[in-house]
Amino acid sequence: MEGKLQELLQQLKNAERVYIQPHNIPDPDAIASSYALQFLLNKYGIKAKIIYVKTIEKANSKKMLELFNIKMTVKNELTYNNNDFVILVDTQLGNSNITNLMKHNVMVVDHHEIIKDNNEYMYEDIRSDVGSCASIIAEYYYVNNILPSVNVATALLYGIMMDTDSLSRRVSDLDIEMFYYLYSKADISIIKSLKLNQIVKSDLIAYAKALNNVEIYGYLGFVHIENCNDSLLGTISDMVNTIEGVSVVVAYARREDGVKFSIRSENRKIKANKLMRFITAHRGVGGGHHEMAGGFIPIDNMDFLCNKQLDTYIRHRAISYVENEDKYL
Ligand SMILES: [Mn+2]
Repeated sequence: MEGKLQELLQQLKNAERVYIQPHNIPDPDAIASSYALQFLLNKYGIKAKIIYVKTIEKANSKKMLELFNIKMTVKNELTYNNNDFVILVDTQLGNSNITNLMKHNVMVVDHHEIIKDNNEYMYEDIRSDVGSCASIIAEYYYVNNILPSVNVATALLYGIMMDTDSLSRRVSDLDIEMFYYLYSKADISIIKSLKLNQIVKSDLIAYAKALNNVEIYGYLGFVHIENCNDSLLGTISDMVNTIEGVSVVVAYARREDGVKFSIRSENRKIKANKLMRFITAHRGVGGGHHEMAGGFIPIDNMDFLCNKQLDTYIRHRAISYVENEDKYL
C-alpha cells in the first residue's frame, strides 16, 4: 500500500469505533470526502460512522445525501471510550466550523491552512495548497489502485467542482489530476441534477435583499444581510465578488448569538483569511484560505456595539486593514 493511507490504517488497527466528522454544516466537499473515506475504510474492514454537528443547509448538499444514499447522523455530543477514534474531514481543531465531539484519538484530513501545529493528532494529512479535500481522498484511491464506486467517484468529482468553482479557484495539480481520474468513473447525469438543485425559492428573496444592501468602496464590497444561513452568506459573498471592479467582499449576517462573516478576495494583495482575523481580532474566531474565509464574533464580545455601529465597525476594520496592506489604495 502506498502513501498516507497505510499510515491511517495502521493507526486504526486496534480501533473499536471509528467516526468520520466533517465540519459543522457540511458542504458538498465535506460530504463527498466523508462518504468516500467511509467507503474506502470499509474496503479494509473498518466500519466508520459519519456524524456531524448542526444541520445541512444547502439544497445541493441535501440532494447529495439522497442521490448517493449517504447516511450521516446529527450528533451534539458523543459518548466514547479509549479505543474510539474520530477523523475530522475538511476541517481541523481550532477552526470556527468544528465542534470537537471527541477529546482524544483525533485524526484529520484537510486542505485548509494549518491553524497551529497540533501534535495531538493521531494522524494528519493537511495539504493547504490543494483546492478540495475530495482531491486528497481521491488520491488515496488512485495511488492504491482501489476502484471507487460510481457514486463515490461522482460525489468526489462534485466536491472538487464545488470547492474549486469548476477548476477556476484555488486549483492545484492534484485537483486537476484527480478531476481527470474521477471523470471517466463518474455519472455526469447526477452532477447535472445536483447543479439543478443548487438553490431553493426562499434563497432568491435573500439574494434580492442582499443586492439592495451592497455598498462599494474602491474594490471593497460590503453586504449586511439579516437572518441568513451560513451557506447562503457564502453564496452571496461569491455573487458580490462577480461585480466588476469588486475584488474583496465582506459579507456578514447578524444573528441572535452573534455576527457571522464570509469573506472573498480575488486580490493578490489582500488575503481573505488575514482580513477575517483582523476584523474578528480578539473578539471572535476566523480562518480559511487566501481567497475565501469565514468567521464569527459571539454576541457577548460585541455588546459594545449597537446595531448601526456594527456596520461602521466592520467597515472601519476592513478599510484600515486594506489600507495597510495595499499602500497604493
Ligand atoms: Mn473543502
